[in-house]
Amino acid sequence: MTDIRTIEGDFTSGKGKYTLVVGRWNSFVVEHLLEGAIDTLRRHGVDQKHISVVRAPGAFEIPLVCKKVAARGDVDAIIALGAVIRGGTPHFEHVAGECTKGIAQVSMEYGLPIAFGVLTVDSIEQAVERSGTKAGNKGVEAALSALEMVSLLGKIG
Ligand code: INI
Repeated sequence: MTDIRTIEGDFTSGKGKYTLVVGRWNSFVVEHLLEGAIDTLRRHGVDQKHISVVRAPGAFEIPLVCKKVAARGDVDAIIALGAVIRGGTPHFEHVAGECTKGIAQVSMEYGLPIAFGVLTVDSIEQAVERSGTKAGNKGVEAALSALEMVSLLGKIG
């Protein structure tokens, strides 16, 4: 194994410009994802002048906002944050599906890492658990993924 050339990202450079695209719905949860993501970027050496936040109305709008941000061509990664909680609307599945699919499409279209930090959960309790309590913080996970992808893509060239 040790002789096999392996390319992988790391978390040490602090390089890159990051935009967080954040849905306003369920802000009592999403603000904790945002705090966790920014804290993670900062603790991995990203200067705050290289971090920006763009607010979208809800998860459904996140892909289009990501597309507009990607089209500017001035960031190395986007971190999409939001929370879709079942019961909020009969359109729950639609909102969650369009958000997931749209983010993946934009990422592929622009060759740009978009970390997926949109919670899709059955209850407010689950959302709270995944936004900084007993089941971790999806914003932190998404920021780590963005950092790793920026590093990895930089090495692949
Ligand atoms: N948007 C969310 O981000 N989370 C939700 O839980 C949610 N629910 O449940 O309705 C939600 N709906 C709004 C949607 O994202 C759009 O903003 C809205 O449909 C207007 O286009």
